[in-house]
Amino acid sequence: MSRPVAHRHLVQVPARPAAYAFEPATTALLVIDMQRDFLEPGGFGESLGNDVSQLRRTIDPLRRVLAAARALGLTVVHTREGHLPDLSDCPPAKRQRGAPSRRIGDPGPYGRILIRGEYGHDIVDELAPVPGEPVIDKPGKGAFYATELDGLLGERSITSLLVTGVTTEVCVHTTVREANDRGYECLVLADCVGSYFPQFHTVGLEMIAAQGGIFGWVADSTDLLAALGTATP
Ligand code: TIU
Repeated sequence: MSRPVAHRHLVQVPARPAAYAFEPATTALLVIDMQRDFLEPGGFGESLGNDVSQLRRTIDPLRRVLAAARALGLTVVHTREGHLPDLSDCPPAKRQRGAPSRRIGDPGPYGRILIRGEYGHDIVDELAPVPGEPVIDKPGKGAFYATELDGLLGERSITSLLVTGVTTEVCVHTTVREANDRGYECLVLADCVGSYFPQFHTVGLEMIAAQGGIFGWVADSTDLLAALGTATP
């Protein structure tokens, strides 16, 4: 049986490995972990020895996508990686691994690193959530692990996800894999995700679209914005 209302609202985006089609009413923009601790100089990301400028290039294109999504009334969901002040939700292995100059929970220039409620744990000013936009606090890399995200999307009948945020091969990849296994169709916006390692970013995106779109689709935000420009709110 045909569904005329749904068809009228279908948006098609040129993507890899093939065009990605979605209905705005059943689609959410997911903004993953655009937090000061990952993006600002002196935060946790930099303490791991990383070059934060590799992540900061995502801010401007993401601002434009966020503005378009809000104008169209799309569901927008933000996530933040972090832990309770007593670290009871942080596996010791996660805290002790590697040799960062500062560990999760240690004091840093933006408060205790990756601890909920601290300045550094919150989202960068440029992409601050507006009232009504859910913010999911997650203890892991994946946004579905130990969070209310799946239930929240289900309540809103969301089946498609426009995925943005950091980092491409860590929290974005883990979340896309989790989402794909749960039946969500994910479009990853290549210029709105970033990695401290350019080669991981490139290969991470290739891995998503390979094998006929084994985890999802990949497109540039300019192609999404062009397609949304012709969409009916
Ligand atoms: N959000 C996210 O990707 N967390 C990380 O720890 N990423 C790294 O690349 N380290």
